[in-house]
Amino acid sequence: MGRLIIVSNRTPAPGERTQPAGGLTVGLYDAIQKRESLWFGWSGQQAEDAGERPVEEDRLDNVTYVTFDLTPSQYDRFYLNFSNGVLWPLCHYRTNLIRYTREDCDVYYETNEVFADRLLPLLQDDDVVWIHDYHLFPLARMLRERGVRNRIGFFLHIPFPPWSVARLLPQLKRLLEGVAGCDRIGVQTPEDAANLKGCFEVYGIDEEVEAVPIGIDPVSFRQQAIESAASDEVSRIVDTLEGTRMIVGVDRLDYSKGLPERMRGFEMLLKNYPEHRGQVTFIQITPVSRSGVESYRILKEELDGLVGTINGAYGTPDWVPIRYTTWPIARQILAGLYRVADVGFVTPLRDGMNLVAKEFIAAQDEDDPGVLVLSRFAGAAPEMPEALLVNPLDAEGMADALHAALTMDAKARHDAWSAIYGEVSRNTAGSWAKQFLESLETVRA
Ligand code: GDG
Repeated sequence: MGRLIIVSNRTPAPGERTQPAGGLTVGLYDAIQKRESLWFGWSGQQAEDAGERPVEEDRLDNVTYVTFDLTPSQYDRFYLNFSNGVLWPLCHYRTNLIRYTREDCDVYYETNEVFADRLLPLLQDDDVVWIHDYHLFPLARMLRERGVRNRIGFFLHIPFPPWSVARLLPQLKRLLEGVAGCDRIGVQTPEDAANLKGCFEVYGIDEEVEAVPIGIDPVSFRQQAIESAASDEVSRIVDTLEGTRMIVGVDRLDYSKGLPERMRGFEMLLKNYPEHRGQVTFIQITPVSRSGVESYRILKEELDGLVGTINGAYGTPDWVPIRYTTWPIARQILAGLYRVADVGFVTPLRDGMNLVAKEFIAAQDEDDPGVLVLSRFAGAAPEMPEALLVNPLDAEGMADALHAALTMDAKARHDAWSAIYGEVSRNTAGSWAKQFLESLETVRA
């Protein structure tokens, strides 16, 4: 079996290599343990002379990490402006947030050429190449143009919109032709697959798209949650709640996650169901991300204000309705927090999958499980019809769902949880990678 070459914008930082944290690293952890692998991508560092600097190599067990630096201009235009200021809002249907310039687009393609040039000398004949996510749509074709004949797969972690939205992107055809250099394209849901396939058809590009939903490692996460729930750190948090019920939310600070809408839903619970005042605490963990993009800074200001307003309106000297942090907490503590929470509150306006929903379910105590309130617009929603599904734009509807979750009897909670846990256990990170790679191996076999 040839090596597995993973290409993603960022490679996991040294600390994340044994303890994967983000969605992508968790998903791939299993796959790279099983065979000789090379993970290639940006180091996370910027340098004016990045173009003259060689790649850096680092080895851990059977994985070689190869990284390179970006110039400040590549960081700004490729990463912040085009990937996160054009493609991210486009793919999350937020067309009013797109800030397009021709120059950013040019640097996006130039930076993908840098990925291609730097990866090329590392490739061996029987390697299988797996490219990840929207930063690298054009890379497969660029590798083909350099004579690469290896199997190449591409997986998109975020949604893909229908033609009516996607066509807003200048040079959409060029982007699609780029990714069509792959042998296999995977997306999260059947809806995304149909959308991307529909766009290919518009341009007469003959390319299949498969829905392969990503998962987590529920067994190890569950174990972490059990240990963590009994830890001093988590017990201390529970003690400070002084007997109030707990709702938990965990998200990067991103406008796709429906955070202001979630706050309004919680506010509506306090307004419409006054019996919960003083009886429930909403803990929202929201590490800041992409603060170099203006729309993220604006969102943070909005959210800071909203939390203050709600706490000011409903809080009392001895009860703070919303506890909100904008820095990350350790994964171990996160797992325990999920376990001790009564409700998981996950309300993206759009999300490729949403692993927090799966982690919350995996962490629950099966004898007394909490309830998941989940947006219909998360990629995870079709897999979890037993969750309380909500539309985040409907604050009253979210309040009703929160009230239902807080008052649900033990049997109903257990039935819903066990159905969802069954699904989370079937579709794991390991089975996701296996399914995609097996499908890729059959190409030209
Ligand atoms: C993209 C797609 C898709 C969050 N806060 C903290 C923390 N996290 C962890 C969560 C979870 C991960 O980060 C986030 O994964 P999500 O799937 O929820 O969201 P994205 O980051 O937007 O990921 C998404 C995913 O790719 C995989 O394909 O599901 O739709 O947008 O694991 O627990 N971890 C720690 N501290 C935090 O404060 N340690």
